[in-house]
Amino acid sequence: MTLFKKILKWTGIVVGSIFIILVIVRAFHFYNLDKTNAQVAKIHATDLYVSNTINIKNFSFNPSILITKIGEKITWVNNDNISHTITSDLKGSFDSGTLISGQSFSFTLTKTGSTKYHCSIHPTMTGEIIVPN
Ligand SMILES: [Cu+2]
Repeated sequence: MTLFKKILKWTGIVVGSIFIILVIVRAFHFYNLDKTNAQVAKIHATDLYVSNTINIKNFSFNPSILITKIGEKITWVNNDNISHTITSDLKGSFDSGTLISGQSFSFTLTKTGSTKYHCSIHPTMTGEIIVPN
């Protein structure tokens, strides 16, 4: 075998291997995408328009992600024995101020998209409201 043929043979093997790897990676990507889409569909099916009430309990917002419609009134109820706030991550948007145990706060979103919020007393407490287009 001439050197040229050897080079040609090995180039073929390398290129072929890369191609096979790319096909596998791509197939795996689409498989994962399908799984993600299925999970999103599940979130929509369980959370969409079911309730616009967010229960604050054990230092968390439940549900932590609420998918709702534009113009719906969202109400947070503090069912913890400690004070919390519902504060939009976007400065100048909503802020409940200190909500003592048993108190509630309502807000109506008038724009589509994602709105993230947190408790200003306990910054690890976070939540999100999604209004699909
Ligand atoms: Cu809090």
